[in-house]
Amino acid sequence: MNKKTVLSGVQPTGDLHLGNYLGAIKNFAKMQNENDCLFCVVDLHAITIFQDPLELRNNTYETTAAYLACGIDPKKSIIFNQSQVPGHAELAWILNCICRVGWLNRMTQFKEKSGKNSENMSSGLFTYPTLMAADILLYKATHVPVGSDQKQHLELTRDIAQKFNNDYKSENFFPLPEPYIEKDISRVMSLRDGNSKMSKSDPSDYSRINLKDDQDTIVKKIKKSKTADTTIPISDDQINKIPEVSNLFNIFVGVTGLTKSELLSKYAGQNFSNFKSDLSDALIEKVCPIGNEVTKLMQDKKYLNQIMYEGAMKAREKSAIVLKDVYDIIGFVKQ
Ligand code: AQP
Repeated sequence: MNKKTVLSGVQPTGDLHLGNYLGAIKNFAKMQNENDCLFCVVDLHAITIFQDPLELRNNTYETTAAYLACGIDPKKSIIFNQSQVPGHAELAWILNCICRVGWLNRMTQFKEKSGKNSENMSSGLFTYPTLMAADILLYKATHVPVGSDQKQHLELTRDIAQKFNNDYKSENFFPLPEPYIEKDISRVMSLRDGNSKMSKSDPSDYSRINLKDDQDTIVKKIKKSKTADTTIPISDDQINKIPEVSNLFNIFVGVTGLTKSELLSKYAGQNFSNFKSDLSDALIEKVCPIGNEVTKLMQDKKYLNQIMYEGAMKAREKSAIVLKDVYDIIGFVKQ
């Protein structure tokens, strides 16, 4: 049976949160048993917005530690740091020459992140999606587990791969990668505003559950999370009408594996206090062991360095093969 090649990445730009976990990292560990998996800490992406160097380094270690704490096994998956594998930047340049400006102009994430200030943003932020395409195509990855916010970038990756294959008459050279997006929990929303994505950059810490939050903090954040003036709705349709409530239900499903109808049969018509208290317990059970493990692993930088080094060596080896073929196809002179 042909194994799939899976690749995904997380930016080392701050404390990882429940959205990163449910939308992406939780699936990484699930996929590693049956597929060839590569998971990278995408520091080249991180610097598209200025990062304090000390924080960037610390966040890179922390993200690596979070991968391990979430069950990614370095014996089964390749865990590495993007900047330690030069092929990412090299292929990104080539793909910049394939990707059309009009395609990049349609990317909603750039518009969201730049707002009215796009002229002042780094050109790296604008071409971020071609670097992401390079991350994926450098290993000819076929499946990419991501949150739904990355779906458009995945579609662009497919367009770039297709255009490369067509332009250079290299049919099927790059596979067209598929996103792997979990239904219901592909977009975890802010605890304060059910219409905004839970994100590291939200100024309010109460908008998110961080993987490093302790029990008391989780209880406080869930208690304060926005719901509705009414009691808990009695049907799926009613839940979906209130984004904040729908979000809490999705989170509950994501951390427990219970279905929405199981939750409804337990809580429908009640006030929110039992629901919130049980949700906090479920979150504490899931999140706190991860946070504790991250803290423990952060005491052992030698081990984290070793994981990153070994992963980078393996990723370099794999990527060199694809990059060599790309150079050949393009017509670069061989040494
Ligand atoms: N709220 C979310 N729900 C579901 N999935 C999410 N992801 C991020 N937020 C959510 C997924 O997590 C993976 C890694 O994301 P990232 O850290 O590389 O970048 P991001 O999407 O920019 O994360 P943030 O927290 O939103 O960062 P800021 O605030 O800096 O923009 C990706 O697969 C992403 O889909």
